[in-house]
Parts: sequence; C-alpha cells; structure tokens
Amino acid sequence: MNMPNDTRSRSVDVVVIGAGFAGVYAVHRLSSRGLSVRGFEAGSDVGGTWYWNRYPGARCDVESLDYSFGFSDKIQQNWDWGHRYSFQPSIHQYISYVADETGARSLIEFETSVVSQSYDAQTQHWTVKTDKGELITCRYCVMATGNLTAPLYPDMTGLDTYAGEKYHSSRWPKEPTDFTGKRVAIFGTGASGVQIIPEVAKEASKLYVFQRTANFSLPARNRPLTSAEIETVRKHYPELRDKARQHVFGIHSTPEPTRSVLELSEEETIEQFEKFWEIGGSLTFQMAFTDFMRDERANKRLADFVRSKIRQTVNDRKTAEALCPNDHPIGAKRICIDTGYFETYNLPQVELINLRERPVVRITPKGIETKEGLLEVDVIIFATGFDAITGAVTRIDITGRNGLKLAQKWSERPAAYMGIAVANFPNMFVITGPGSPSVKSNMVTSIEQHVELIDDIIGYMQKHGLGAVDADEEAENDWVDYVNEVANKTLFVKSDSWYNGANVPGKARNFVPFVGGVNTYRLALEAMMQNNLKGFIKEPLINQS
Ligand code: NA7
Repeated sequence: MNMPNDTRSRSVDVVVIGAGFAGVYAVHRLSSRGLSVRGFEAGSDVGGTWYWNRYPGARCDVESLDYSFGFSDKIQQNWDWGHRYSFQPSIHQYISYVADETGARSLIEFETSVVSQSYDAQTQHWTVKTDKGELITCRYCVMATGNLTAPLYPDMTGLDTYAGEKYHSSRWPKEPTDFTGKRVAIFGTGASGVQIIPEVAKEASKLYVFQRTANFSLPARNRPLTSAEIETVRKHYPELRDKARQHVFGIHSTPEPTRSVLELSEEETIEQFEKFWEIGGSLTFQMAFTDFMRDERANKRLADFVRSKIRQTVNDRKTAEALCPNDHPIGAKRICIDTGYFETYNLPQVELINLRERPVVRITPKGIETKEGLLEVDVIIFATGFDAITGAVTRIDITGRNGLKLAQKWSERPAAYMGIAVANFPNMFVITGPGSPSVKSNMVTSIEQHVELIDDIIGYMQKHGLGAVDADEEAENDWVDYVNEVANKTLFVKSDSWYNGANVPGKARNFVPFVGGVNTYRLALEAMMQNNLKGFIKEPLINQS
C-alpha cells in the first residue's frame, strides 16, 4: 500500500476522476479506508453538475431533503436547506461544505483533466495521464465523471461565424450575465431550457425560443421550506434514509404507488390530477399510480391532462398547439418541472419558433437565418443537452486489457456489469454507470450506494489477497440483456431521448439506465457481494517485489 493520502505521490492506490457528489464521497470513503487517494477535477471547484450548470434558474428536480447525503449524521444535522427544490448555488455550497467537512477537498487537484488511462495486466495497475502531462499509477480507477457532463453543441452551418455572445447551459460563466435590452435566441426546451427561458425572458428585449421537440412540464411550486418540515426530517433522518434506500426511486418523501390510475373514473382522475397540479413536482404524479410507464391508456390520461393545462395557460392557440408534446409518452423523456414556463409565452417579447416547420438554414455573423428570413440576435444560448451517461467516460482515452479501447467497446452497446464494472477494464469502477438506475433514480442515493459498493469490493479484495477483479463478459452480457428486458416492458423505450443515445448523432441506440428500481437493484448487488463477487473474475495479487 502507498503512503496514505500523499497528494504529491506519483503512485497512489486510487485515482478518482471527477469531483461532483460522486467524486467527493469516493475520495472521502476510500481514503477513510486507509488507501492513498488522488482526485482530479476539470473545474476549479467541487460540484460537478452543480459546478458547471450555473445558468439562470438552475435548480434540482428532486426535493432538497432527499437530494443530500446520509452517510454523515453530523453533515445532515448541520446543513440547512432553504427551498423545497434547491437552486444551483445552494447545492454547490452544500457539496463544498461536504468536501471541506470530510477533508476530501485537500486530496483533489482542480483544473486538471484526465486525458487517458491504460491498464497493465502484468502489474495490475493503471497509468493515468492528465492534461498537465503528469503520469500517475494506481491500482483502482474510480470514474466519478457524472452522467450529464459532456455538453452537446448543435452542428449548424455558419455557427463559427456568429459574432455575438454564445453560451451553453452547462458551460455558463461564473460572472453574472445580463441580457437586459438584448435580443436573445435559445435552442433547447429540455429541463435546462425550461428553467432558463422564464429567467431570460424577464431581461431580454426579444427572446426567440427555437423548439425541436415539445416537452411535458409540470409546475414545481417551489417554496421555502418551513422550519417545522426541516426539524421533522432532521429528527427522523436515519429511518428516512433507510426508506429511500429501499424505494424504487431512492427517495423518502413520496411513498410508492399501489394502484392503477385506470381504477379511477375519468372524472375522479381529473379531480386527483388537479390536486397534484396544485402540489407541484413531477414525482407527485409519477409516484401516485403504478402504471403511467407501463400502460399506454394510463399514460395518455396524464399526457392529455398536461396538454389541456398547456392550452389553458398559453393564450395564442398556434403557440399552445406547438408547445403540446405529441410524439412521445409523458415520462419517456424526462418530465421537466418549471416555474412559469408556459406563462412566459404570453409575454409580448417571447416568440416560439417551431423548428419542425421553420428549420434553421444557417447561422450568420448577425443571427439565425430560417427559411423565412434572418432573425438578428445579440446572444445565442444552447441548452442542447449532453452525450449522457457514457459521454464523460468515452471522452477519456481508456485502454483496457489487450489494447481494447472503451470507446470502441461501447460504440455498439454501452455495457457494464451491474452498471459499475466493465469487462476487460479490471479495477475500474464507473459510478452510476450504464445499466445502473443512475438518472432514473435520486442520483445522491445511487451515488452513495455505488461508492459504498466500491469500498466493499476493495475491502473484499484486500481480505482475500486479490490484485484485480474484472467483470466476466458473459455476466456482463446477461446483465445488459436484463436491463434491456426490463426497459422493454415499459414505455420508456418509446421515445428518442438521451436515455437511449438518440440525441447524439451516430451513437449506438440502446436504452441505458436500469429502470427496475433502486430497491430491486440493491438486492441484486447484495446477492452479488454475498456470493463472493459473483460475475467477477478474481485474480490473486501479483507480487511486485
Ligand atoms: P436535454 O433534456 O437533452 O434537452 C436538450 C434540448 O435541446 C432538447 O429540447 C433537444 O431537442 C434540444 N436540441 C438538441 N439539439 C438540438 C438542435 N440541434 N437543434 C434544436 N434543438 C436541439 O438536456 P437538458 O440540459 O435540458 O437536460 C438534461 C437533464 O439535466 C435533464 O433531463 C435533467 O435530468 C437534468 P430534442 O428533444 O432532442 O428534439
């Protein structure tokens, strides 16, 4: 074992790549085991998603009292959440506090990206290279690279010639932006666009929203938390965290559904949905009934209800129709939650451009040319999403056994055994990787689960004198088949979305997250551990002296 926690060392036990929730906890947890750990982070601070996505209006769509770590009672007792759904600055402050409180920050090198890593089977070690040219050897690589990290920019003719300001939602500057009096165009009406649009509309003299696909969005009804709510949760954190761990989505605030919406009459359904609409949030709806994602008739009830709300809210009929999603079941793309999104289209300065009818011909130095002429703008905002789940991993040049490249392996199907280990890439662990609940769960619960699993696997290896563990290819294939089988029984597969890679030109089409639930997944992981790392090939430690 190397010198514990020596950040100057060129050889450590573990390299952790990324310093969001996953990286910070992994650094803390594995260094607490006595391993020497070094973290690398491209940004200048911890936070990951909550460091990069600092656009106006950025907030979480999971409730604050759920979206937090349970591993330290001191941390959960000390932290004060302000709102039902936290804003980006508050989540960023929280993860900074966790990094300081645990001491993880001192083991992380910032503004340093890992560019490549390769495995040497003779030594059972990885060699990791950073963009500063440094080489680090380590036994374990933990990919805490995040699921929504690698931003996508549209490939538009003439984009390079544009002379105005350009922003991507996920690469927002640290300095405050001010769009007062400016003509702004925004591309993208996913979760990020839906949050940005009402904020920018308050400042801009003109806002053009370029929409390719209309999205379902529900009101967040965000509000400050009361001290009584906070105190109740504080008192019961241990039970609530346990409840979250056993919950299909990994949350404690909303119990699991037990009945079908089809048991209700049409009138009862509307009455119930109206109540949920007032409560706000998307899980309020999604956790109420068992069959929204399993039965097209159930799904249509909710989709029709939301479409009727859009028509009631948006004054201009043509705009309202264009905003009504009609090409995918509700929930098959992530449902947005918003604050005044549809209402924004009633403002005189806001104009929706339906790209299906009015595509972009080219970008010019002055603005955006559609077939109906040039729209001059001072600012273009891209809220065009990510090469999700796999993108942040495959953008690193990763070489496993026998020269196998991870990007090549995943070009056909992004396979990982139990969503965490990739065959032929021994001792490399992908936190919330493909085939784990990841983005179809409360990310913080899933991150804790994976970090603790990695810690347990390493503990097992140390106890049994193992130098490497590698996912068995057959076990990996069986797991991916199972993930697909579970998804194919749902309506999640009935859309072109970033869940299945459809948003990235040329990317393999596979439904990537495990949608069988955090609870089911937990049982599978426990069975794997109880069966002595079933599905892993175990190699004894090669003595290097
Ligand atoms: P999303 O959900 O991937 O949304 C991206 C949006 O950008 C979506 O509306 C896309 O339309 C649109 N898009 C992408 N490329 C283009 C081009 N070339 N032209 C026009 N419009 C385009 O990313 P977000 O950042 O909003 O949210 C990601 C997740 O973060 C979210 O689900 C939460 O979990 C948090 P499309 O639907 O592909 O037609």
